[in-house]
Amino acid sequence: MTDVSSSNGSPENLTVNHFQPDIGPEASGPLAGAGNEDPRHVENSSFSGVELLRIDHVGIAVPDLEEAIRFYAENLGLRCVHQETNDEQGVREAMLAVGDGTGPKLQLLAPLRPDSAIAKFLGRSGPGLQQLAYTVADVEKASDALRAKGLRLLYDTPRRGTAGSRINFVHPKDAGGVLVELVEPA
Ligand code: V0V
Repeated sequence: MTDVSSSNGSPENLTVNHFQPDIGPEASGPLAGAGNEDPRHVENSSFSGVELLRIDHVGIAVPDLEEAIRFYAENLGLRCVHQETNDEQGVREAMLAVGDGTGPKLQLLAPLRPDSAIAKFLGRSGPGLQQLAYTVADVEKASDALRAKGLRLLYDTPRRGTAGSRINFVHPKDAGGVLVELVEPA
């Protein structure tokens, strides 16, 4: 299978869009009503294998990490609980705790290099929400289950994420315009 990440693939050739915003009773595909009268009803069994456990973090692209950490501390009272550099991903990042810190975190992502995913995002969209990450127990199993549904995963095999986690991503064009990250904690 081809790796479709920006560093190794050809994103400009990625034209398939599996996202199906119409989930009315007559809709087909993975978000369809599956014969149930209530279009919001989706059989849990159709998601066996993906098994998202919770929202892990929300990633925000920022041009300057220190400035952003200061902004969130001074204005929203969020505290930085972790920082690291991920050279492979081309980012410096900070994890911010919300409230008692047991829930989803805010991840600030600053670019290390001009050709990184975050630098490209900032150049195209400016600072803002870049990704939504879900915790999974087994990133390979979740990735395989999503591939089986026809969604494109960016990496053939998981890569290293925050704090030794293992990560993969669903291409935003297959996920309703949202870059979805899968995180298997260390
Ligand atoms: C691009 N697009 C996005 C997007 N990035 N849409 C929503 N959210 C995003 N973050 C859209 C873009 O506007 C285009 O839409 C289309 O996708 C194709 O764009 P592209 O030119 O191929 O974009 P690239 O070259 O910037 O690549 C996009 C991908 C790249 C998603 C392939 O950003 C990538 O490889 N991301 C995964 C790695 C990553 O994000 N690392 C940084 C975080 P139109 O114009 O065609 O409509 S590292 C991390 O999260 C860690 C370490 C962790 O959590 O542990």
